[in-house]
Amino acid sequence: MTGPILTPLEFREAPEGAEAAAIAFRARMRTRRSVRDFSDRPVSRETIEALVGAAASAPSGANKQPWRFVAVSDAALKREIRLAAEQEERLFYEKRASAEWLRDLAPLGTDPSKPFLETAPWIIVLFKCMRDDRPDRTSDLVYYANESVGIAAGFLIAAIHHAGLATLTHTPSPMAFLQKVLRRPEHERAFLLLPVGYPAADAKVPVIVRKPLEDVLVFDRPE
Ligand code: IYR
Repeated sequence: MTGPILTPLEFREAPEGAEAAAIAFRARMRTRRSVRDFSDRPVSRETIEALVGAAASAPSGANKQPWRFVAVSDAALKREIRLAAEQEERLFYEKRASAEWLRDLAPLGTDPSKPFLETAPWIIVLFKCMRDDRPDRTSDLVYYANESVGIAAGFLIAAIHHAGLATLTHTPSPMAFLQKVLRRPEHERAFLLLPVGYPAADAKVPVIVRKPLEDVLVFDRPE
């Protein structure tokens, strides 16, 4: 058993103060929208590397980092993914989805057609590792893998927005085909698919309302 090796924390306060920094970040984050209409304008591989580097800095259970990011730009591979995803989506919209689910989705205007899987210059598929596969692992186990990968996904979405790019949290259901198409090992389970690119010049988004703060934030506890 190896104990911790400790180092002094490198910490930097926001020069403008925590409150001003938090308010500015809120303003920036509130301009983020899920985008379904993408331009084919290229995004560099270095950009993708930086975005994934930011996402992979997320905290994780026992620092197991149970994620794999597969970045796809190859046109033939994107087409393969689109065709497989649309096949699942057609079944979803025609058979699998409940009436309530379809009613909940109606305001978003989604349907089985997913052209963004080919138009966007990149697709990042985020996989959850069901076991630790690092050569220097102290055990095979991972902990809080859903939470860990979910946090990494949040970091990735924020990084993409910060870079002035657009994305969409796309979850073709079921997603098992991604493991096959991308030739990932058994212990990697597809978690989320994110097209990354610039929005199309004429991109439209549904009008949505975000819950007011008083509906999402509670201080202390009810009397
Ligand atoms: N996966 C389908 C359906 C869908 C489900 C949810 I929950 C959404 O928020 C949006 C869509 C699709 O991508 O169309």
